Amino acid sequence: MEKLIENFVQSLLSLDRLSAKKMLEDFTSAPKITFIESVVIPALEKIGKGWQEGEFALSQVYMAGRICEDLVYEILPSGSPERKDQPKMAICVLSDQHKLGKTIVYSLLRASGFDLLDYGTMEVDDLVVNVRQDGIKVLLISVLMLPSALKIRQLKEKLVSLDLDVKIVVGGAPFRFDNKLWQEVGADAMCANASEAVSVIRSISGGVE
Ligand code: B12
Repeated sequence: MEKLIENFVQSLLSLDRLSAKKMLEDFTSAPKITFIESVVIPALEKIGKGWQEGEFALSQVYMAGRICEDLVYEILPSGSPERKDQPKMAICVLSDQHKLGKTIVYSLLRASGFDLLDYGTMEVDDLVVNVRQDGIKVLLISVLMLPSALKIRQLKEKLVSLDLDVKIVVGGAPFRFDNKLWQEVGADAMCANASEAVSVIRSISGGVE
């Protein structure tokens, strides 16, 4: 696996979309989400670390992220036509431009039969308006930067003051770096990766896993 990650990193750094795609196609373990979690994420983390250490340019981090975003769209189908009985849900990135994690979670949930709205990137006030208008009961939030994560506390206070009963599920790097942060910002659950989302949503919405 280390070799595969290293080759994938090299393809991303040289902007070789075709070879990155070929590695994905040749990956035999099912389901394809395994490739995302065991190759794409570690590869992006390596590139991000290389950038922090001055080895790579931010443009390389950016292009690596874009190539991976395109691959993820290809891997994960837009969704099963059969939607599950479920509370009204939406997903967004809060005050942050790191969209890849949200894209993966959204696609995976749709592929698993859930129906949910994709709000894209939002700020707190607009998000409160959307949640209220759409009658959202489960709100999934992705953030990759600590200041964005801390805004969830403010969001929660606004929802409570409007008497809106919304379960908040969070994910992203700040929550992986600090495993108590999700509780501190008032979230109801946290997922370390996209695969956990299905069971967490079922359990917080009272469904059977
Ligand atoms: C790629 C990347 C970028 C790309 C983003 C491209 C894109 N389209 O997304 C670019 C170059 C644009 C970028 C920009 C910046 N970045 Co950046 N970036 C990264 C990097 C290397 C990887 C992020 C990524 O895409 N990972 C892959 C995805 C798939 O993983 P993920 O988001 O964690 O998602 C998975 C899980 O967390 C989970 N998940 C995520 N969200 C959710 C939500 C729910 C509900 C659930 C259930 C699960 C879940 O499921 C996903 C799949 O398993 C990280 C390093 C890191 N360790 O994360 C830094 C990182 C996030 N960036 C960072 C910074 C500082 C920046 C910049 C400020 C840099 C700058 N000086 O300009 C800007 C800010 C942009 C902005 N305003 O938002 C810091 C944040 C530090 C902090 N604590 O706040 C990090 C941590 C790097 C670091 N160590 O310093 N970045």
